[in-house]
Amino acid sequence: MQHLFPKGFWWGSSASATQTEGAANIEGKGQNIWDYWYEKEPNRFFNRVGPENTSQFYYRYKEDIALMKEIGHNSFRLSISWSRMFPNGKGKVNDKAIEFYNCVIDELVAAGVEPFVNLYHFDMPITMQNIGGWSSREVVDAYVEYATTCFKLFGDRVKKWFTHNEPIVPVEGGYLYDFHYPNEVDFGKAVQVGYNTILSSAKAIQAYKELGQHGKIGIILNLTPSYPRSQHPADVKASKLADIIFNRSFLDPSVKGEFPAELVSLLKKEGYMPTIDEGDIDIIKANTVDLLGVNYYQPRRVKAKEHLPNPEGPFMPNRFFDNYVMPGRKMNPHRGWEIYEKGVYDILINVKENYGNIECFISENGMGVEGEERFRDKSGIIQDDYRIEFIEEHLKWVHKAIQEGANVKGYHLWTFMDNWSWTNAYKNRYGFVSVNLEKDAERSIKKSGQWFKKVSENNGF
Ligand code: BGP
Repeated sequence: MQHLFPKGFWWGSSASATQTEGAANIEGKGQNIWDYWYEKEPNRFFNRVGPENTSQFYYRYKEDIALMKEIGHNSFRLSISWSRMFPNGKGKVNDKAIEFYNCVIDELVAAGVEPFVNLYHFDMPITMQNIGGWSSREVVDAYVEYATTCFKLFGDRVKKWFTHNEPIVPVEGGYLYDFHYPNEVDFGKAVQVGYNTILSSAKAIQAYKELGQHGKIGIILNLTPSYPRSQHPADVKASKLADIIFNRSFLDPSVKGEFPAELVSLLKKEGYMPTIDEGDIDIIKANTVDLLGVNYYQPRRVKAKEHLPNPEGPFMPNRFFDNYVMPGRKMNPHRGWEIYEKGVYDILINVKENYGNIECFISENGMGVEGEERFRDKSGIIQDDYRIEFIEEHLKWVHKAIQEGANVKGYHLWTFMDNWSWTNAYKNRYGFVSVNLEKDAERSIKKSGQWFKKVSENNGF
């Protein structure tokens, strides 16, 4: 075995509530921004497919958890739907939601698959969005109440919690680049939303610690290494700014309890400091994460700006850099994302060297491919050799980082079974298990799932 991983390595996958559960408008669940946006503008979603049914995990979780076990999972990350737990975002809790998550957690534990539970995966209850979403302090308080309720209800069995998944994505999607509801373009609001999200994470961590449940609590960040086009000082400066804005903005406060000084001075200089209440900074400082989830799909390549930005245009982060399209880059043409396997190693070494070698794991990595049905062979198995190669090449770099001392505890693929990917709906498939939408969402294990079983059993490859 060339790549043996540390004993007890977490082999599994990750998923989210809105993308898998279905039963979106029934069983006591309230609407979230996805249900609402789809109702309003279905044309924004690939083939006009919305989140009502997705992959029906709500009804089929037993079958799905059995499949997880079958392909060698010892852990699985799901998210709890805030609007299923609290149809109005706060107030009365939905008993059917409690029952559902209790059953899922029990089923996972019985199958020997440790549940990793994330509290927020892009899915703001619409009632909370209507009062400002993450830009509102009232929503931060409601989130902490929701998180505390979950700790109390499920914390006896769940020992790995996460406050947020990729918190910068709702900032980008909802307040800068128009790919999440509320589709605003407002840098000042984006900064406030980002800041309040960090505060909500620290407050949830504080609440968790006060309960004394002896588990771990962390955050999941999409850390996208920023590579400059060249070593020209202007390119290097551009890449540093991109790193500060997109990575360190969340990584530093989450792990170190403080914001990067360069980010603070940039926001001050440009006149975009968020409103900070008395005591906030102390809360953020005192409540850092125990565990860091790293999502990695693609690198960010940048260069110095070619042209001055439109002085009348909205203020955007790319005022400080341009994206750089590197000739000869390896692409996943379906998703339009570059594949650069060494990126995962660079992230892990950075975390080791500059973030106290905090305990971490790969919480998402994966390859979305369109039209996978064409790879189904006569026996009915999707021959996704490209996915096996993708995972293997990334795992080699994860392994190398571990050899060099990085504190990496596991690898979760995005995702367990094909699911609904936001505005891309079911365009690209990511799963170890295929979901055949033509055949009542029939599940079948892909070649990569069978391969993963062996990797997990052998603890390497
Ligand atoms: C991550 C999200 C996931 C998932 C994945 C794939 O950013 O955490 O929810 O969707 O990306 O991306 P996409 O669905 O856009 O193809």
